[in-house]
Amino acid sequence: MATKNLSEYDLTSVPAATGMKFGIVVAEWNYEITGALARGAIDTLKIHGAKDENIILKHVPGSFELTLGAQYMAEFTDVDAVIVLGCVIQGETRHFDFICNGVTQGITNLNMKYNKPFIFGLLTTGNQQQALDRAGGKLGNKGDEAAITAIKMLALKRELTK
Ligand code: DLZ
Repeated sequence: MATKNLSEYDLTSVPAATGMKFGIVVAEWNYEITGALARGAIDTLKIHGAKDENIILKHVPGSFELTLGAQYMAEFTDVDAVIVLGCVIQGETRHFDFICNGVTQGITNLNMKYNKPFIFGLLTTGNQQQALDRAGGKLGNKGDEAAITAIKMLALKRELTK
């Protein structure tokens, strides 16, 4: 079980997000959680210098749709990186496994296909409390972490391609 606060990071170690464009795709399932993840991600991008006009936020019905939503972002907008945010809570059936595996594989494939960062912000928890703990609760906000990861990956790309 995770014990550290996911949002505790050294602010000075994060590159500036100036000039970077981000797409954020958010699943509507478990919106109490995913909406909080999205707020965390947006606030964090802005803290590090991203402009409102350089953040495109779109919603999809459920986590299974995150992959195609992310592909639409890459295909039809000029974003540099895409963050997907969802929350799958384990139930009594194997639906959980199918969704998690589908999204994991889908997002991995998009990273390779577009040569852009697609950041995996999918909470996969055993119950709602574990999700709340990671969406602005006692373990921080996984949306913040996804935003930092996007900035760092774009900074790495800039560094290697300049
Ligand atoms: C159907 C379903 C179930 C049972 N559970 C979740 C969940 O915990 N989190 C989530 O984001 N989505 C869930 N969904 C919806 C699927 O992701 C998807 O939207 C539908 O299967 C339609 O493709």
